[in-house]
Amino acid sequence: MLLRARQFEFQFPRPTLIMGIVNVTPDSFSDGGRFFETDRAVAHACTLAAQGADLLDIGGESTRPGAEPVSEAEELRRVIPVIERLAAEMPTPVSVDTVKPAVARAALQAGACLVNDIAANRDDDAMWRVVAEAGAGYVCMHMQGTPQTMQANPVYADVCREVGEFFGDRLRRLEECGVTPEQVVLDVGIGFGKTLEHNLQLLAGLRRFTCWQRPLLLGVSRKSFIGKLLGAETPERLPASLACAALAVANGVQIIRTHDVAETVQAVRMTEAMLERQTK
Ligand code: 8Y4
Repeated sequence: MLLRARQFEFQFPRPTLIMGIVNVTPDSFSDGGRFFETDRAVAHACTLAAQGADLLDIGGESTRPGAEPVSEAEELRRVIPVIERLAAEMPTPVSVDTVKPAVARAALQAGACLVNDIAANRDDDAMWRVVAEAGAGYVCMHMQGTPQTMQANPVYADVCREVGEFFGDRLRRLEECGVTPEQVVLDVGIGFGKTLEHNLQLLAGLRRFTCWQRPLLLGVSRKSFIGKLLGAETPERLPASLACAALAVANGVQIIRTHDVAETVQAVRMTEAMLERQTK
């Protein structure tokens, strides 16, 4: 299995890829200005790369439930300078976390190789044409609803079946737009229009999504379903996040998106060492 993302090619099986999260959102405590914000994000990205991140995911819009949308101009101002510097200064592949085709296009021009689209449930194909034209990688994430409404009352007859059908439909529609399956990564979208029970069923059922013969990405890092199950506040969710990452790797996930790169690298390398020695 191959993943193509512009100049990068990842051949699987291979050690799990760790995607480090870099948020470029204004700090409410110190209004240090644009240069300060860019510097801070670049410095954080360098730290994550030094900890072993294989990919850096740069995002300028908060996707927490109910968060305020950010304008296209503001999102461009936040992420493009960071991506330009990272692409020029570091060998680590950069992805852009955006739902806006114009931001994706500018990010790819600035040196990003992959688009992380949490709104792959979109009904227009502008984003997919941008991805096709650049030969970029594309993370196709499942979400029910929009970030503003998704957690109101998510309903599924069978969440694993419906997410699987979504993947099949999107792989077909992406190919119609010129995005080959080799460019696509699939993601069940933990926390995006899902109850605690839905999230747990998806995590327990990850193996089922390997049938699409595409790399699977998982993002669980510090998410609120962990708080709901265990009563842990955001800073105390690392052990549960690592447990999810280890089980995901054992069930065929190839990319883990995380805030905590050093810890996730350790958990995942240990899991892989055990899996290599497992007899059926
Ligand atoms: C603390 C901090 C608690 C952040 C929760 C969060 C995914 C994603 C996000 C994911 C892909 C988040 C952009 C949500 N989650 N992209 N993005 N997959 N592909 N919340 O699961 O991290 S943002």
